[in-house]
Amino acid sequence: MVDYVDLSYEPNENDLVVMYFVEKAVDCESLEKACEEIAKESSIGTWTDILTMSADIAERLEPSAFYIDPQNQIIKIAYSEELFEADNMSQILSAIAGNIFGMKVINNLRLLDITFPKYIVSKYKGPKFGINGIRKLTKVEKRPLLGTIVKPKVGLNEIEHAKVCEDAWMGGLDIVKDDENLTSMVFNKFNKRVEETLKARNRAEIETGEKKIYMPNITAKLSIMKERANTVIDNGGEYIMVDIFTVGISALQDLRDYLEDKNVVIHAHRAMHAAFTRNKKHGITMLALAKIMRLIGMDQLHTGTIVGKMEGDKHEVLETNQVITESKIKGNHITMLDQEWGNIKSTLPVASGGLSPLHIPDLIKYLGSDMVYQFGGGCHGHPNGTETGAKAIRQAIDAVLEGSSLEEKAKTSPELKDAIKKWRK
Ligand code: CAP
Ligand code: MG
Repeated sequence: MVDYVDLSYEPNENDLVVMYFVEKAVDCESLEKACEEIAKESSIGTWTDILTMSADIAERLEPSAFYIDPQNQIIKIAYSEELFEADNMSQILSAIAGNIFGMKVINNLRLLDITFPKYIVSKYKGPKFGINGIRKLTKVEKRPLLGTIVKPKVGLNEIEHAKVCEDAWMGGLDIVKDDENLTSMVFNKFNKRVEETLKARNRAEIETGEKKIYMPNITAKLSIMKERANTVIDNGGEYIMVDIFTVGISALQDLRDYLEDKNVVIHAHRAMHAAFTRNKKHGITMLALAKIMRLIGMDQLHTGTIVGKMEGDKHEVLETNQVITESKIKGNHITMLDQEWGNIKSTLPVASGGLSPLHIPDLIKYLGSDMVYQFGGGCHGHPNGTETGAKAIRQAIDAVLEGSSLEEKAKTSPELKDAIKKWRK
């Protein structure tokens, strides 16, 4: 009654299409059989035929595995949009990224990419600001936005935290963020930290004449996140940061709705992502997850550095950045599918992790300027501390944008010279 594999099927514009890497189990008779089981378990079927199935249900809802590439072990499945509650991303993932990862019929399964049909895209707000909106708010017109993360990750009290931020802003950085595991601690309470740090931010803006941004980490239960977002707004803040995978997809959707009529940029930290994105044979690509985060409406999203301390090769990072910044994607159908974004604004990619000023030439070469570059240890680890670390970062970006080498620039920039001395291998 139900044919899950139909190699003659041509997806229509209403289908949601998913591309998977599939390594079948040794005792599974064929890739086609594995493909059939994936299509079945992710939609209307189960391990055996059932008497409660009907021709009508099959006709309306059966997906079609329409592409099987044994050489690259890639399959594509087209799902009727009726299988999904369009504005419920949790349900969509429970279907196409749910039970199937655990089936014995496959050894490994990686969700490579998803093409969302127009009807589903239309149900999501997307980013409120977009790259242009962020540049307008931060008054940083062309160069990358430069930021740091307060280090140690946790441990400072509210006043010490605010001082580190003020030093970074005075040294020339645009943005300072909380680390992913700093929320409201016994030694550093969220409300007091936000109050003290935004006062420091106001002082730094007056001193430098530049717009300065603080990104407090509101990660918590949804009700608390809403309270914390209001605390940030009440203290004059314009950004919040959230650990998107530890708070969960439905909390993010609700938070984005809640912030719709508030002037707040959402910075998405992806802590925990590597538990399911890193394995090239199993899990979900950061590219697919980044698409979901753009749909839900993250304004800024960590996507990798290529050159820093975290895993993430050049090809993957560049394609991930492409799918969250461009309005129309023509995929190669090996690592990336097509995607029309309609009116969904762009998400600004963030490169962070193991970066120092010495990485800036490569960062600009590979990733360009429509980025946020963040330096944690690469700022506070400067031989003369945070403010000089921030100056070295600004000097390095100026050097690259002027077309001179870091060494050349260092001849007239002692802070950069000291950074080179410490970190040049
Ligand atoms: C960087 C960082 C970032 C990760 C994020 C950290 O600090 O604050 O959270 O790099 O990685 O805690 O490691 P450093 P990703 O600059 O001192 O390394 O963006 O890949 O998720
Ligand atoms: Mg961190």
